[in-house]
Amino acid sequence: MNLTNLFDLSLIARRAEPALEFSARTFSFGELDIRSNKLANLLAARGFQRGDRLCVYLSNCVELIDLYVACVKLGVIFVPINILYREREIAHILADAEPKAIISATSLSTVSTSSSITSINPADLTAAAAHFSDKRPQIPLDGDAPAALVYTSGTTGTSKGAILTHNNFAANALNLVACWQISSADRFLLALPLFHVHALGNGLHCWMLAGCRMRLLERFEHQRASDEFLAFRPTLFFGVPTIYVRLLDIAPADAQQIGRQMRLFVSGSAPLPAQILEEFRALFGHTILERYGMTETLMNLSNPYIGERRPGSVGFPLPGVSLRLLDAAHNPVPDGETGEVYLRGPNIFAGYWRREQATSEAFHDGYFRTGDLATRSEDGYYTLSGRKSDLIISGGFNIYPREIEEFLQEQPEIAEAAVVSAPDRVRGEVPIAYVVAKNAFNPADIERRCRDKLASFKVPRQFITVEKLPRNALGKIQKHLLPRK
Ligand code: MLC
Ligand code: AMP
Repeated sequence: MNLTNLFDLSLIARRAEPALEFSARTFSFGELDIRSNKLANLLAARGFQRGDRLCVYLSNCVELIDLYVACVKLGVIFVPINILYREREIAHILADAEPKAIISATSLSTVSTSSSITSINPADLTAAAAHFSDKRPQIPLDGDAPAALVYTSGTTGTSKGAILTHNNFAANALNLVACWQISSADRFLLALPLFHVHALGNGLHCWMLAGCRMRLLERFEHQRASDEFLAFRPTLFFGVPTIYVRLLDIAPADAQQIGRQMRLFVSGSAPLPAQILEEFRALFGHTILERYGMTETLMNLSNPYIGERRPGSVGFPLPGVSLRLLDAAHNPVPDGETGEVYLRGPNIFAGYWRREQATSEAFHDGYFRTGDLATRSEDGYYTLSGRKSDLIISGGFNIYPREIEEFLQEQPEIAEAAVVSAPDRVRGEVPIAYVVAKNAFNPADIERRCRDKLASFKVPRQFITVEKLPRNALGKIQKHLLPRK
């Protein structure tokens, strides 16, 4: 089966039911089906064929959902781009994915210099689609067809496109719908960005499979969160830990009311501190269910829906997911000892886009190497204990220090730079930079240039000047020896 077959459980079977609320408008599943059919016919008329890529640079909106469903129906590969990315970051994805077009609400100079990529405004697209047939295009696709190419911030500084197939998304959503008991009776509030797999793979696909009513927010705004919850009365909510920290600011009476309507709060994408889980439980009367995933693998482990949701732990491997916890020599580690997580299952991606070498290096004996470290308790609960790479996760957004270091080193005042993580109560981690200056150095100036060229969450919160960076005998920077802030 492909995803269209699964989506039809809602698009066709629940045609008349309310499906989506966005910005004071409500759409039924039937309306969404027709909107995406028209869009698919328009894309086909513009020459899009199975396997072509379409980049989408949008914050959450109905058009983004229409585009995804249209791509699924056509077999076009959907390539979401983080709306916080700036031209420098977008340019890399465009060059790598070679899309036929990019859908963007703003004009991009990167695109105007490339003759082969068209930039299309989403409002123009929707207006043009209205003139096309609402008949579904019939494109035969099996489950191994790629559905999306999602760029991960690669450890080497440049990001790689993870190829996620129809089967990957289907296996993931079927697991979550079953294990978290999601049904058409749920009311789902989605405030996470659809350009990442948390909202796309889990949010959109579980909603489509279960056929529940979803209210989509353009983004999570902590000042408005309480009102949104109270007005919509959701039963289901997915968040990153930063969102749960923000929700702790809600007044106790409101929090209790929100808690009474709610069935399930899920957290993932970054570690949820046990302290936050406890504070949240006291305020809302709910134990957040923590799960662990990755762009390349979608969801891997989850605490149980029925049974103990253990603070600090990510629970057990989901159905169909095989996990190996291995030491550096690839030997299994005993319970209680730290090993690296290797995974196999129908959720694991098909490889990195046009990077055979990187793909083969990412697997060992058929298992995907995650770079995440974990321990297993005697009763089978897994707890993540760190990462092998120096990845920083800030508010659920990934930052690879190397990318920021490369940018800083391009600045004429800077000889060398090392970017590391500093703890932050709200965002979990934030990046800070140690720099060796060549000449007079104004941190505010450098910060402005970073803001101009990099996504806001990558901008170092502090620039600390040092005489030199600590290095080992081989010349490698020893970040652990930098003074911690
Ligand atoms: C954040 N910002 C946004 C934005 N989200 N801007 C536009 N659109 C969005 N969707 C910017 C703000 O402008 C601001 O920039 C900064 O980020 C922080 O904003 P804030 O208002 O202070 O937000 P805050 O309350 O801190 O919450 C931030 C957040 C955001 C939680 C809403 O970090 C977020 O959406 N995180 C989710 C990321 C995610 O979905 N990750 C999943 C990856 S998949 P400035 O300039 O002030 O800094 C994955 C696999 C898995 O990891 O397991 O799921
Ligand atoms: P991404 O590349 O954006 O998909 O981020 C994936 C990474 O997020 C994983 O490799 C983990 O390091 C981290 N992650 C996801 N969920 C959790 C969690 N529940 N606890 C700790 N880390 C997590």
